[in-house]
Amino acid sequence: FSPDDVKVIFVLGGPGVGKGTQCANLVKDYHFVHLSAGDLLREERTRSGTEYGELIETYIKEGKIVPMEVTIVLLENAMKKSIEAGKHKFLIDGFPRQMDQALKFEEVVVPSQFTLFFDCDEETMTKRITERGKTSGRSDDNPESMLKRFRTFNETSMPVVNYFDGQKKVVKVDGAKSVDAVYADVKAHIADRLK
Ligand code: UP5
Ligand code: MG
Repeated sequence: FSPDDVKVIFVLGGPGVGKGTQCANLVKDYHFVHLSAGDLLREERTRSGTEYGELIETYIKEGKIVPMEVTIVLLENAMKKSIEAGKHKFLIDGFPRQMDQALKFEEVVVPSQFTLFFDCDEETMTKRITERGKTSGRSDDNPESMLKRFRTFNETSMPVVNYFDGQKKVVKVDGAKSVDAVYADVKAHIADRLK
């Protein structure tokens, strides 16, 4: 895709920080297509008979990163569909979460405009996931998987945020506040770049 036509904002932050929630807010007010890499992987997992189903489930439960070949194809296909429908602005939620994915995506798909990064302490994120876990049915919303997700985030995904930060391409927002307060901060920081 050409960066003149296709705009991508990465939305990153720890497990349960509120990436999906804030993307939904942005979609309501601006014309974005919201693509959650985790949602795409969960969809692919449940699609019967796909060769990747079991593999994806194992990675998600273990809080590990699914090999990027799988995720990038899912994202690319979803983007193609939207572009054919005339939609060119994307919030890519929960991706890239490993350095190789960041480099590959920007090389073969399109460079990102910037990364919206939600910062939050683990205690707050743990509370949110525990609450959601009561009804989410997600196989990784349990204490054991949660610890693994936090570890992967700190060890493997934070380097991606730091890499983009080094390029002055990170907008950092405090994700520990209320949903409305976080969204107000998001708009204050990036409203001029959302048009
Ligand atoms: N909530 C949200 N904001 C709140 C606020 N400000 N105050 C109070 N409550 C708030 O929110 C989580 C919960 O908190 C909700 O109940 C919400 O109401 C509440 P949500 O918006 O869902 O947070 P989000 O950051 O989207 O949390 P999520 O659990 O989706 O983040 P993860 O990054 O853990 O999960 P994701 O789906 O992105 O990935 C899951 C797994 O898929 C990964 O662990 C990995 O195994 C795999 N994966 C890959 O391998 N590769 C990828 O590229 C992507 C995923
Ligand atoms: Mg999410």
